[in-house]
Amino acid sequence: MSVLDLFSLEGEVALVTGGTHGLGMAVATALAEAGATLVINGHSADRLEKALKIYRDKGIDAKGYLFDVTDERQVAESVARIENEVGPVGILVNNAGIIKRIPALEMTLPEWNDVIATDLTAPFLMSRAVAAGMIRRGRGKIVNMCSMMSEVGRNSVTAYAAAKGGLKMLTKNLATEWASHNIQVNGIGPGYFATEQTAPIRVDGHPFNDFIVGRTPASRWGDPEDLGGTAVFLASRASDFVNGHILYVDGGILASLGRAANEY
Ligand code: GCO
Repeated sequence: MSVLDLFSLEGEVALVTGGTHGLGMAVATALAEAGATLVINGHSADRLEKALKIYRDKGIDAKGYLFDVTDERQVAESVARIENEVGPVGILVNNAGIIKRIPALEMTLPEWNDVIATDLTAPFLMSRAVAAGMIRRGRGKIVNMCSMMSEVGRNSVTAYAAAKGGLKMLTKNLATEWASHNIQVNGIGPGYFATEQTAPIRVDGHPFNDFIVGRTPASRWGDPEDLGGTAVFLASRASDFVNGHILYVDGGILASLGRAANEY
């Protein structure tokens, strides 16, 4: 067997939550291109249908399931339905997430709860739902979409950072509990990527846009396709001895203090 065969996902069912757009779609596309049978979840029928057409136009026969990843009963019933209709889920990517850019003093409790429910509780519910089968089969891959905010904070994203920081530790703890069942639980930590979610802070001339490009050693926003290889690695046999690792794909921003205005 060539080392490249380790990266093949042929024969695996990959379930990507929130795979209807953005980084989730980029990750889901890469997993499908590596051979996985792709299942995506959405919470909007319209968005799910539009996404499935995009996948079809790419030659990917993705299956779509509509359910709320924050609802324990819907998660349990939908994962059971997916495993019955498509096949055992060998790869779960907990990608679905929201962000609310509101200063902590102005954020309401319902707004806080929404972010924690989607970005932290849902990955817990989804991981438990697929883990039973993975344990029975003696193998599985769970990849959590963490964030730079799993490591650092910034103004106005307190709930999101708290959730993504928690998701980092959820990743490490589930990795600890399930590694003996040959289930690898890891995370991807995207830096700043050009997506719908960052569009408001990415416009030319926006102070944050200039700040990020200046702070990122690679001097650019990430392209969603920059995540594909990392996702395939963490979803494949190539990472069978990688547990509880958050792999940052961030153009070097977390590694660097940033550059002075004039290099010296
Ligand atoms: C923000 C951004 C970030 C990025 C990403 C960084 O408002 O700071 O949306 O949260 O999207 O999460 O890893």
